[in-house]
Amino acid sequence: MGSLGERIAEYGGWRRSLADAVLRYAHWLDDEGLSDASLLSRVERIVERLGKERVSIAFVAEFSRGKSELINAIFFSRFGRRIVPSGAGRTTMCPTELLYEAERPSAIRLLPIETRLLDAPVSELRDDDSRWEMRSIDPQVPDSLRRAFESVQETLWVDAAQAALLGFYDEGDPASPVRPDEQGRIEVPRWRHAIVNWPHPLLEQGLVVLDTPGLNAIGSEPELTLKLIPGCDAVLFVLAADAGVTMSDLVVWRDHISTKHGSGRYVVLNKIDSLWDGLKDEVQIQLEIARQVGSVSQHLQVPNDRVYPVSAQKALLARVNGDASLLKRSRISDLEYALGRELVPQQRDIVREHVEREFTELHSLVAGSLAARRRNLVEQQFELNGLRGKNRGVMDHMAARIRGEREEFEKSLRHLQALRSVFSRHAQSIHETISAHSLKRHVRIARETMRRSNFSIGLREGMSSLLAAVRADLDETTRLVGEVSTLMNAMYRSFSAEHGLALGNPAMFSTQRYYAELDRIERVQRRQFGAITLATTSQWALMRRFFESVAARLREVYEIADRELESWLRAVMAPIESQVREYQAQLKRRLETVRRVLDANESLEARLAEIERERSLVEQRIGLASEYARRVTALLAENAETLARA
Ligand SMILES: Nc1nc2c(ncn2[C@@H]2O[C@H](COP(=O)(O)OP(=O)(O)OP(=O)(O)O)[C@@H](O)[C@H]2O)c(=O)[nH]1
Ligand SMILES: [Mg+2]
Repeated sequence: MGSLGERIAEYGGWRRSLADAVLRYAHWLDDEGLSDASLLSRVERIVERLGKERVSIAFVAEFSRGKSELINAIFFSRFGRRIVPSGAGRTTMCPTELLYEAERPSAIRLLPIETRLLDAPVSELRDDDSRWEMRSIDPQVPDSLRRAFESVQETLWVDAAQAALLGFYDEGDPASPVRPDEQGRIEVPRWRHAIVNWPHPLLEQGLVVLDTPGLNAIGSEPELTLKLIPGCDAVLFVLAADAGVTMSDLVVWRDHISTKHGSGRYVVLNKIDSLWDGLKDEVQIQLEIARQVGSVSQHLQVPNDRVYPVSAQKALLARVNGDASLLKRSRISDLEYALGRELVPQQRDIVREHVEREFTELHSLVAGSLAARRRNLVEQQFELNGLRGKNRGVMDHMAARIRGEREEFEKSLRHLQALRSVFSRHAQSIHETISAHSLKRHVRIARETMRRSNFSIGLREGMSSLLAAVRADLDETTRLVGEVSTLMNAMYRSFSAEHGLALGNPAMFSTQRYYAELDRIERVQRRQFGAITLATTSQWALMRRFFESVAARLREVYEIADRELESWLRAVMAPIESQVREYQAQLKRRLETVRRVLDANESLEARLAEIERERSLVEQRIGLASEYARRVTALLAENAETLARA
């Protein structure tokens, strides 16, 4: 499997050790009684993220370019045969996901094509087992995997009207690639989506592979464009050397891949073996490949070195037969190496950044309150040392001073109380603005607009009204976030200045990423529906399906935003709450000490000795906390070193 497999496995191992290190830290906190609900939920979030992390690769192209063969060559050659069906003409009829979920049985799950009429995107039906047909696979028998895969080729014959509703036939399009037969029927895929759950070692490590059908099947399932393909960490766009770059290849590229931002786009020029015609010599062949690569890079406007010439079929054959020289000639390793070198570190970086941020916040809360405790003990020691040999008057004076400090602090606490109620009102407004409930209302209104008219204007108006309402929600959320930030800034500053709490600056929050997602959805909509008038049943059906996919995607965006905002609100409030608690307890203890010494219930020396014990305990804990934290940060840094070496 070369470096791609090794790197994915290594990445899986790294995530597990990181999760272990974070859990060890959390257990220690718990043992020491230093943990609380908010710290615990932070730990859970980190561990969950590390466990759920996936590396996903989508294969997208016109039909017959060799997507499925490439998947066989890269992932399944060890079975010694072709596992994913690959053949002339259209082979893969529905998007197929390959993954492993331990909690589900090994099987292929198939979603019938008729579910498209439900207007519910696949993501919403995903967990509804009653909708799917399940064909089990025996992990011990590769042949059962191959047989299961054959399902993705199955088709059905339906009448033209049904085919139009399902999105496979456009009666108004004279250039339609399909025509009804004599009985007025059209052949359509039997399945809408397939999910293969299989304990392949790489899938077990978190790899997800998405194979898609060609022939603009992507366009009729808007969810692929809106979510599945852009959601993948890498997209492989496949061309065939014997076909060159055709118009329809360009359409797939333009509509589904060129807009994918960031890295993670790979152009594969497959079937280079069609240039080895036995008459040209090796130099001529290499020149011809280089020429084609140049032409592809020009057509797609990608750098030359982003185009990988390979032969998927020869790579599979070479691996099955253990033919090293054919494998070298297939050039598959260059592609796999590039995937391993870029994709895995890129994923690791994203995860590292997330864990680092969450963990730093967690540890600084713990370290912050331990440091505050220590500082207070030192101050007490200082204060009590000053009382040595002093008379009653001085002690009375000191008690009065502490009481004074406490009164001051209580004033601030009333302030804090007022802040808390403004804060929770704001938190509530933020939650209401970005709640599933609010989105549901927008969707309902937009749906009504669309239902009122079956003309393109109404459909488009419905769509725009939904997007405008979402934008307004985001604007309102941004405004509220701004207010909370101002409020917290002032509060942090005043507690630091007046009572010497070590609070630093409150965490910031940006809503930018939600706007970016909305912008992207708008771009896809404009591209697909901007200019055309929607005149035919199939176009209306497609637009409605598009609308439902957008609604589903937005539901996810709202859910994520709601969750992220909630955790930000908690994070911004937590340090102030924990330090205030700490400070309050210390004031009380100081006052008690002076009082007891005054009442001669306790000797000053005994109290000082006790404080010294407390202090060394706290110092020991500070040391241990940073030791546990160091183990986590060492693992996080290990990543950077590996990167530097690569
Ligand atoms: N000569 C040659 N043929 C190839 C190569 N890769 C794939 N093919 C052939 O091209 C045909 C199409 O391959 P598939 O893997 O089914 O292509 P696909 O892109 O998955 O096509 P759809 O599933 O129909 O969208 C099959 O007959 C393959 O054997 C290659 O590297 N060289
Ligand atoms: Mg295929």
